[in-house]
Amino acid sequence: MELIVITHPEMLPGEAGIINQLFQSGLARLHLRKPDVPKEVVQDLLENITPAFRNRIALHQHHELADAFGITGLHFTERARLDVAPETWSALKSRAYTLSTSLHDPAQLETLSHDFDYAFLGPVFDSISKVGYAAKLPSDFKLNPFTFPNKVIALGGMDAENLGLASQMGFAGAALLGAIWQNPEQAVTRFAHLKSLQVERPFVDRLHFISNETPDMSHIDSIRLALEAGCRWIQLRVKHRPEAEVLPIAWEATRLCDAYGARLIINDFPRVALAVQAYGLHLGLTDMPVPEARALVGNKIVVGGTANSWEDIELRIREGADYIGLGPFRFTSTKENLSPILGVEGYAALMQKMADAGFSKPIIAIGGVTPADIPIIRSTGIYGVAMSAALTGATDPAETFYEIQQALC
Ligand code: TZP
Ligand code: MG
Repeated sequence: MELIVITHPEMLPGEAGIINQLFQSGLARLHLRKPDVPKEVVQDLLENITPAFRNRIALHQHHELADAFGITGLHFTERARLDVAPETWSALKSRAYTLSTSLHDPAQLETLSHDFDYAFLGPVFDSISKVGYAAKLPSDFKLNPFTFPNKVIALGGMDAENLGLASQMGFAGAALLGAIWQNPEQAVTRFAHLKSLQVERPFVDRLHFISNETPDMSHIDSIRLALEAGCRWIQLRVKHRPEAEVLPIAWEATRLCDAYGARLIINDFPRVALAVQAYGLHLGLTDMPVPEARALVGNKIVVGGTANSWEDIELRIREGADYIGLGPFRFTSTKENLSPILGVEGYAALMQKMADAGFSKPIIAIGGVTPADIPIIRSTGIYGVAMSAALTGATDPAETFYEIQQALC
């Protein structure tokens, strides 16, 4: 589904900054709709939007500003469309404008000019932002693709839980307003989350093994132990060694993981992950930011990020991380410079905030986790666990792996 954001009808503090961040997060189309805002104020807003992004805007009002700002999208409300002579549309199309309009009855699609590149149809669901703007379409509604050949975009009450249904109804996209602007401080995170729901989610295992070295066990020894025990998600986490030394260890880990059909995740070193074509890359809070790493490793490699607080979780969602390692659960000597301990209470509070915000990223608990902790950790809504010492220090790692598997299903 294509996601279109419609602005809040009133001016918001710091709005140009938020809009620029939405574009940076991949927003392809913004409808600037401010019915009662004077032209000078809209002009001022446009001046503060990064010039490179302005061609992603469609103007609802003050169309006369379009050319000066390199804006090619013109939107016509239902009333404006009916007030304009029909030959206007082809004249505007011939001047390379992208045209859109709003409809409230699917029957109107039959007579709508094909010069409109797309049309908003709604309210499809009960509006989030407009009180009394209730769903007009039945829940089993299906668009007839033969009535209008161009894109029809669902409008009204669009949010995470009904994007799939709108897609099944035949809509090409969704226009978001309340879902984004209900809480303007969350606008960018909300958008990034909704966008992440549109792409197929990569597989993330519920058990992550974290490699470690001790005086009597090398990283490769620890990985071999975890693979023999049954682990199939292996994170190579080498500390205090330069990239050049990590690379040969990563090759050895790749060979071993391949032999067991396991997925290898490289911690800290994007170039190493790229060189060995690892399944994933895991980044800590002081490592390369996820978007920079993503640009380096491409879209095929899963990128996970560490978080210790709600702010970190929001950052990871905004950045588009595929999963989040949240910790530490309790004290562990496996990691130096440990962040504040979260405990079950910390996890429960953060997972509640995730649910309240409608976020659904896989969250992996890490730090001192033992098999006995899994039921209570999972009861908070956490997706999976990462472990190191509980496996490398186990008397019978295969038995411990079995115990973990039992607790995870
Ligand atoms: N991040 C937080 S704790 C930790 C990392 C990488 C180490 C996890 O190892 P263990 O032995 O399961 O505590
Ligand atoms: Mg790191």
